[in-house]
Amino acid sequence: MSIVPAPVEAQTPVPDDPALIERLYRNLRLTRLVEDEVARVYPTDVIKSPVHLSIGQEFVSVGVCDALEPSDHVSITYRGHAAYLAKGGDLNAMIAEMYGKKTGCAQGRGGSMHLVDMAAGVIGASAVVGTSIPVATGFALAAKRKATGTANSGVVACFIGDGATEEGCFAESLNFAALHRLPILFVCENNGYAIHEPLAKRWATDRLCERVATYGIPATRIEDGDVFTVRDAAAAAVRAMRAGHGPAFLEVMCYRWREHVGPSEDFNQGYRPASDMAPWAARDEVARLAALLPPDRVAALEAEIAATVAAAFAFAETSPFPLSEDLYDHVYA
Ligand SMILES: Cc1ncc(C[n+]2csc(CCOP(=O)(O)OP(=O)(O)O)c2C)c(N)n1
Ligand SMILES: [Mg+2]
Repeated sequence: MSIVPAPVEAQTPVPDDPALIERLYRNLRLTRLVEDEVARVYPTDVIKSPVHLSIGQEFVSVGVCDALEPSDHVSITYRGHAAYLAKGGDLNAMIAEMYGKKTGCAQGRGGSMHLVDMAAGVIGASAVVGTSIPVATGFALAAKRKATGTANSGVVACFIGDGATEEGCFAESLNFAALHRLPILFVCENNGYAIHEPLAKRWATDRLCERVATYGIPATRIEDGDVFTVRDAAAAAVRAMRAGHGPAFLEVMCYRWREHVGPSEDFNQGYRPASDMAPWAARDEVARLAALLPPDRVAALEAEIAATVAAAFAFAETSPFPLSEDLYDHVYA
């Protein structure tokens, strides 16, 4: 099965909300610029961890996180740069973490796959596929127990890949979340691959939303690659969760433009043709939203975002490495 987004001419109407468009564009562009810079510097070995880039998939995180409040939580994966940033995670601490520096968000011990920013509501990520799902479910249980019943009671957005839905804890967590009507939005970024293995070799059927619906969880599949569609679906789910309606599930079809891990393209690897990317590149949400804004505004934002990104890499570059005598700090046994 190759995944194809809605053709450009079939896009849903753009909302008449310049502030929303600018907000989404800013986050899309920030993530793209950060990851382009990560890819550029990666061969110089300043980055000390593997990197799983979300280039091309950013619209999922940006759309979902726009529907959240600062006090809400997100649970992210090792492909989590976009959601970390869209939820308001600290950029300097993220880049310093990738550089293995003491000023990193995990004090340089975790790298790109273990981003965390509890002040921004970003629950610590794990490199082990699926393990974040029960942790996020636990955060949702806590949010429900603390809930005041007001419109501002907390919710959790749990980002996962299509591969993570094959883990047993996915089924366990869906059941638990549905049974206890927990305020958790599961967001499956379905990019069609787990490393190099396509869905057709892994799933007996691609009816993921039907599977999820049997737990009593409303499940929606978004195929059009549209950040506004994602944003609207997430906002509706969050409203329902805050009103006490329990979990929801979004399956968002997307496409990973770069290799599974690392900074490069991988169409020479033989597991997917470059032609699969063409329809996604044609409706790149970063470029599409830029074209919806006044050119002088785009230019001003570009200067501002580029300066922010450059400052973050400079911060990482000039930050100290952790001291060797601190190696055993934070080690339990
Ligand atoms: C429990 C576990 N099994 C296997 C791996 C190796 N592994 C790393 S990423 C990955 C693919 C996961 O695919 P998906 O969930 O679709 O996320 P994507 O990389 O496409 O974003 C696998 C199998 C792992 N890290 N953890
Ligand atoms: Mg995948």
